[in-house]
Order: sequence, then C-alpha cells, then structure tokens
Amino acid sequence: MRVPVSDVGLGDRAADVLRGNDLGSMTAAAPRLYPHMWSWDSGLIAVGLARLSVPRAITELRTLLRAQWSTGMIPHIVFSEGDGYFPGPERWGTETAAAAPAAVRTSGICQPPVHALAVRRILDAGRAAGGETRDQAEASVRDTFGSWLAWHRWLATARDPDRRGLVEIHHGWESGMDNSPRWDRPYAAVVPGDDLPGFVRTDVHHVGDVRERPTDAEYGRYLWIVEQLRRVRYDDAAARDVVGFRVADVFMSAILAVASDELAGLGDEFGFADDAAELRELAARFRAGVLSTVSPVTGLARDLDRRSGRWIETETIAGFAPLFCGVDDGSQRALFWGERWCGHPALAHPLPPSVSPADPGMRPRTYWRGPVWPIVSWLFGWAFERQGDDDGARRLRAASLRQLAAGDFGEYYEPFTGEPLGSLQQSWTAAVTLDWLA
Ligand code: 9WN
Repeated sequence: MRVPVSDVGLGDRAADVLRGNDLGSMTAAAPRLYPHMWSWDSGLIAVGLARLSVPRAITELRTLLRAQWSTGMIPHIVFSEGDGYFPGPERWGTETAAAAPAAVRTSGICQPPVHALAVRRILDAGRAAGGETRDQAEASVRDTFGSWLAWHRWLATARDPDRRGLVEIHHGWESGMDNSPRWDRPYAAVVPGDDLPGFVRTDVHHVGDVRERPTDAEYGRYLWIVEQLRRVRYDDAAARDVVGFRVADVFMSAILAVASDELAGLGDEFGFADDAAELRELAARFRAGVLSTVSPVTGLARDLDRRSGRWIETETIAGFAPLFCGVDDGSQRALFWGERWCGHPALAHPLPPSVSPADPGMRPRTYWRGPVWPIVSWLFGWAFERQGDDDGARRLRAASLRQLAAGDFGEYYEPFTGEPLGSLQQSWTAAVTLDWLA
C-alpha cells in the first residue's frame, strides 16, 4: 500500500478536477483558460483517467485520434464547442488544409508524442482490472496501433526529412514549452508582417497576473507563424519553405524515442512484429540524434536552429533530454540532482524548474521561463522508473506530492515559494497526481 493516509483526500480532489473538466468524450485542459482538448495534455490526462475508469481513458484517446490528419499528424488542439480561447478555429482556418479531418475542428500544428506512454498505462490498468475491462483495453490497443504508428512515422519523415534523429518544430507551441528561453533567438528572427490580422488575447484574463504569461510581442510572433502556415494550407513541404521558425527540438526528440519504444513493445505483444522493428530503429535513431546535441561545455543537450544553423545554448530542463531517454553516462543524473538544479538550496521542493535556478535570466513566476511544471516532474519520474532508477522516481514523486498537497492543481509552481500559478484545476496536473497516488 503506497498511499499515505494524508494523500487520500488529494486523490479525491484530483478525480473531481478531471470530472469537472470532462466535456463528455474529451477533457478540457483547464476549466477557463483552455476549454478544448490539447494533444499532449490528453495523453497525460489519459494516464490519470486510467486510474479512475479504463473505458473513459480509452474514449479520451479515441477522441484525439478522430482528429488525426490524413498525413498522420495529431493536431495540438481539438476544438470543443466551448469558446473563450484565442486563437480559435476561425483563426487557424484549417478547413483549407487537404489533410485535415472533415468532421472535427483542429489547429494545424502538433505537440510532443507522449501518447504511447498512456496507451501502455491504460493496457496495464485494464489487465489489472481483468474481465471485460481487460478485453476493452486490449481491443483498443489492437484497433489504434496503426494510428499511433502513423503519427510516429509522420514525425520521423515530415519532421526529420534528412534523418538526423531530431524532430523539427515550426512553432514554439509545438514544443509544449511555448515561451521557453530556448526559443528566444529563433523567435527574434520572426518579424510579423504588416498584414498580420489584428487580435485580442483572452489568455490574460484567466491568470492572476499577466506577467506570468507570454508578452504581446511574443504573441504577435506566435500568430504570424500561424498566418504563414495558414497561407500554405498547412502543407508539410510548403511549410518548411515559408515558415519563419524551424528548430530541431531535442526534448521532443527524446520523447519520440521513448514513446517509440513503448509502441514497439505493444507491437511485439499484439503481433505487429515488423512495425515493432521499425519503431525500435526509429527509437535508436532519435536517441543518437539527442546524444549528438550535447554541449561539451555544459553537458546539457541543445536545440538546433535550422534556419541559422546555430546551436541554442540555454540552461533549461530540455537540456536533460539524454537523461530522459536513457543515453546518459551518469553525468546528467548528477547534474540533475546537483546544486544548479533540483539540489539548489533555495528551492521549496527538490524538483526540476523549467530553467536552472542558477541562471540569472530565470524568471520564477513566468510560465516556461522558470516555474516547476508537475507534468515535467512526472515525465522524469516515469523515465527514471523505466530505467530502474526507483530511488530517483521515488524522490520526484514524494517531492511532487508535497508540492501538490494543498490541492490547487496549478498549471505551474513558483520554485522558491511553492505557490501555484497559471490556471488552477489544470487537468494534467490532477491526472499525474492520480498516477503518483496509485
Ligand atoms: C498553447 C494546454 C497547453 C499546454 C502547453 C502550454 C499551454 C497553450 C497556450 O497550454 O500552451 O498551446 O495557449 O498557452 O504551454 O504545454 O499543452 O495546457
């Protein structure tokens, strides 16, 4: 029995958050700020749902797959009927894209491929429950395996055309770490045209302090890229030519590597041996790609700006991509727990902030420029457990549950005070809490 008595109430509250944000067959990422389904959120939400109801977790992923494009891409937003989020479906205008689904409204870019981690978790939970639930979980793996494979293949071709083992992104939103300092230099080269249609932000109304969110100048660049992509109807090849932001994202590449291993394992079990072999090759290629980016000076992995050809030297959590995907020789693990990161003496909890607390540019309250994101801590805990580092996984779990104990389920947390920031009742924060408590 792993659940301490004091955490029982926390599990109930986390379940309430997921129920409260449930829109029927999809879960809103957050009650007000994000009233739609987001791709990587839904993967982690499904991990949490698997602890509450395996059939509901299966539904979540099926809803996401209904929005998959014919190219294999899984879009980063699947729009619900709700409104209040900008940019909404009209601004994205993906109905002109040949590959977009007809029946569902989506954005035109992607997010990190964490989904195979959820598929495995759902299968394990289904098998543990047994009976009809087990049958449903196994049938859903069999039915959806080809769709997940198509998603990974699309990333490995359209987004790694020269087979470097690094996923290229065309928008900071694709990384899931929107305004990380990783993207400052590439974004500096994105200059919105005079013909950028005007816009009114809604996000700033849903957080306590607008300074926690990206600036208006940042938003102008974000929307200019949407405009560039919309004008070429989100065609993959044309996008590479016109888009002002093209970066090889090292952390997304590491996620693709581990998720491809997960999918390969499922392929072996369900009789898709050739596909499993292809996925293992893909995992090896992206692991090698991740390793090729490590800075000899800092020991951290780097993103590569494909437009300027320059390495991006920032001290962010993404630098631990090799540790995450299991190609670390031990030095990154030491760095991770050391004083520049989780071992920094001023931290409220020994958890990895989005930017090193020792970096003078770190901004403890601003989104991806400093705060601790519980889902990031969960991803590293998941990876450590998989690598047999039970002690590392246990430390992240224990510190995270202390951080989450008040039950606000913040989107992100101030690293030095532990204050919840951004949206509260954020679905994926509640979901990973449930997984930690299971
Ligand atoms: C843009 C939903 C998403 C997360 C991202 C996070 C934030 C959106 C936004 O919210 O991004 O996609 O409007 O700020 O950065 O990781 O998936 O929770």
